[in-house]
Amino acid sequence: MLLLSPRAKLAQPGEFTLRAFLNGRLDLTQAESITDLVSAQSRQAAQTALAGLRGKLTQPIRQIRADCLDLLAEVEARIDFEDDLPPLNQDAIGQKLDEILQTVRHILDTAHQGELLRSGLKVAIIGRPNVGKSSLLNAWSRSDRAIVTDLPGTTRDVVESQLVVGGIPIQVLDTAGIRAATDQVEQIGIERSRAAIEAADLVLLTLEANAGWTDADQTLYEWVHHRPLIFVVNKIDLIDDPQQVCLPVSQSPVVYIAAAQHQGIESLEQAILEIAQQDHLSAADLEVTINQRQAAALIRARIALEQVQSTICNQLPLDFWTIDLRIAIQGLGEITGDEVTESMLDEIFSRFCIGK
Ligand SMILES: Nc1nc2c(ncn2[C@@H]2O[C@H](COP(=O)(O)OP(=O)(O)OP(=O)(O)O)[C@@H](O)[C@H]2O)c(=O)[nH]1
Ligand SMILES: [Mg+2]
Repeated sequence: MLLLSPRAKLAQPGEFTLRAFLNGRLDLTQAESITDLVSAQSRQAAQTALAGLRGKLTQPIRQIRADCLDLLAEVEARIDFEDDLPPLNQDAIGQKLDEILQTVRHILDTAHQGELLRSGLKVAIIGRPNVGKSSLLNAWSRSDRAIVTDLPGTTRDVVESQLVVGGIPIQVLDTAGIRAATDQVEQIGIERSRAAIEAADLVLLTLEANAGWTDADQTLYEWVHHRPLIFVVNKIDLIDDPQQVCLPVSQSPVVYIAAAQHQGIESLEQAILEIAQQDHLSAADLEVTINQRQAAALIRARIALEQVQSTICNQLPLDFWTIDLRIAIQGLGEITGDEVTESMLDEIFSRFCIGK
């Protein structure tokens, strides 16, 4: 309180980073990397944030923008001084546009993984009572967070655990076993399970190898079959050949585990990573990633550049080229902060915490 004299004031969220940006010490992507770094939940997330802070995203975006500005200059010169200049080399321009678009698409491909690294995956373990859901959570998180007993209906509430798999932060939710509940507390727990299933990015439908595929498993499957799903056959230590367990015909992967023996967790992690990385980008290999704001601006630039291509194809007048090139340049400038509005800055820096 004493410090809050007329000459001292509290910093606003992100105030120091904003000042660094306004004074030209950081560009906007570098400034955003600071929040990513502070909130990184895995080593890979921190590494890509650091790469962003070092300007790894700025460099290609600035290069593309400079190329677009060159193209715009060429086209505008033809509009203003048509008679004094040789005609445009449309083939060369077409080729340059192809190259630019290829880079833009490549950077856009990182958006999905970027989102994964930033927010992680929510994975819900679901299944009938007593199939070993809580045992799986405990084995996976190497803890005894969830209570395990041989009484069906042990878990009454959603139990959470945070893990990192292949660089991706994962929030695992152990849920109450689903059945026609015998009491009110269990009923509330089952409703929470349903909500957790709705919120999850991936569902682990767990069943008991020794019981095989039961009608109750089928009912549950019918609820969730439209979601990204992995069949987890647990308690394989109780039967001779786990592959004999009959499962519904489906594209979803199947993993075989014995949670109580900590067996099969690696194959489960592998199956999760395969689902998370279906676009074949490994989080571990990514140099930089873009966030949603940057992706939105880059998509605008991509659409505008594709429009320029079709304008050339359709032999439309040069004025049409300049309109779309300007939109692309604007979008690219918004990413680095070369073209920003006050409200954009407010929006971006309000996400920072105080003292950054
Ligand atoms: N043999 C064997 N038993 C297991 C295995 N995994 C779990 N169990 C046993 O199965 C029983 C139920 O395990 P839980 O993890 O509590 O099952 P749950 O699905 O969470 O049950 P609810 O919370 O009641 O829905 C316990 O007695 C566990 O020791 C396993 O891999 N093999
Ligand atoms: Mg349980």
